[in-house]
Amino acid sequence: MATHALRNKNGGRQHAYFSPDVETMPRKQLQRLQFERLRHVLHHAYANVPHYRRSFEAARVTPLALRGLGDLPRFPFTSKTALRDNYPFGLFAVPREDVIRLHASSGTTGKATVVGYTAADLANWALLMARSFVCAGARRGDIVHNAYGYGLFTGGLGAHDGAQRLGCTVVPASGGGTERQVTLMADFAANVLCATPSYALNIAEVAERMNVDLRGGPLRIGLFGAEPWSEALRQELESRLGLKAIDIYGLSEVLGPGVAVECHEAQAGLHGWEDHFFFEIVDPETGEPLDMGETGELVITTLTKEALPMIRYRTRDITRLSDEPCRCGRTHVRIRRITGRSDDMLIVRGVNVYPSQIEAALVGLPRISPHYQLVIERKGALDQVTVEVEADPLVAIDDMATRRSIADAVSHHLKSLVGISCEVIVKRPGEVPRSQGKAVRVRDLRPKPGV
Ligand code: DLL
Repeated sequence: MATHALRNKNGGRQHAYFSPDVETMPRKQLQRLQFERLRHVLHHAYANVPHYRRSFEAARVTPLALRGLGDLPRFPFTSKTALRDNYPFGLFAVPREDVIRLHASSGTTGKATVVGYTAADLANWALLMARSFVCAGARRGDIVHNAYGYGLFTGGLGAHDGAQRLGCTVVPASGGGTERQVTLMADFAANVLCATPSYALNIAEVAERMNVDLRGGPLRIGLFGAEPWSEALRQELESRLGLKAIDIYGLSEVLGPGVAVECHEAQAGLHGWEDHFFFEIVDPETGEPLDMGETGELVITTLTKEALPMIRYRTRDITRLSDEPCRCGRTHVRIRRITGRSDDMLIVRGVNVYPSQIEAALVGLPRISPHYQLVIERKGALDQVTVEVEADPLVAIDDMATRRSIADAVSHHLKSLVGISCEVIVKRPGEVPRSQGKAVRVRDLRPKPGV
């Protein structure tokens, strides 16, 4: 592998990797490192977290059962319920005083899930995010416009610390106030935009309305994640913002953003940082491990987390792994684009479908803009999905015939591409709510259990 030393525009030397020795480590060596770290984290969790001691004992294993990486499936899974049951700090493996940062998810059902970080955890997180920025094509000195929400959500501060660690100039914009964001991006000449893909689309739309053309200028990279999105939306964002759109993945329970990221060279699957995480794919129904390349649920074990070690965490995210060599030279496994969460899967008249598959079919269709929402209702024993789309602002939809013809075309397209029959409603421009962060793609009007 070449050393990949590049020259940045100020003449300074800039490496294509942030941590070259680790990112291109031969697989055997990487596995040895993983084994050492895994052994340590199992001991750490077992010795310091009563929940793990109990769950290991129930599965009749101790950390000594790990003789090789292949023994990990002998250990029990951890699910989100464990975080809820041990709310707020019960899963911490270090004294509370050593936890110097907390984040939390809003918790749509029941209690929020709380996560904590020691100083070393924060340093690792910043390093992994800095590495992710470089992998995405960012470099020291770039102006990073960070539109991920700041606060309890891990997106804002996670991207912030990583960009700072790399030596970028960070604009901590957070979410909302989109017109102001567009002005700041143009005035400060942002090079990198960090946002959810749905909010990036909102930014693109507002910029066009304000007659601010962000294309062809300093803006080079979009670091988009925190929600499922499609290849079609990637193309839409790349052409409307004039940047390279890079997918970044993470979840607060195991870190926050920076667990995996696409490289700008290939943009084909996200390199999962295997020196800090161990990735498995399991059958979402049975929990049985699946082989490389098979599609199932991603399970993650943290290898270096001090405050909140996670052993075999069931992410619910559906994807597959690939160990094919990547043209960027990184040896870390690639996680394919995440289709969605197993709990977000819809069953429309017997057909399993994720909202992101519907998005892939909608974005780029003529006469509509790429904003949509899915409404789910219960009609008798069946779930019924209505797809609400929005007419392109340049298409007059005052007459019913035009609306009908657009709806028919979209419905036909969904039937042939995704295999589902559903009603389509064509709304006026601006009528589908715009995202400020993670988009609300589904309005579920089905009766709640027990109500
Ligand atoms: O969303 C962390 C993050 C922030 C990732 C910024 C990337 C960028 P949570 O709020 O805990 O953490 O939500 C995690 O979001 O289990 C996935 O279901 C989903 N998700 C995150 N990134 C992606 C992605 C952050 N690139 C949950 N593609 C995860 C698809 C994603 N889904």
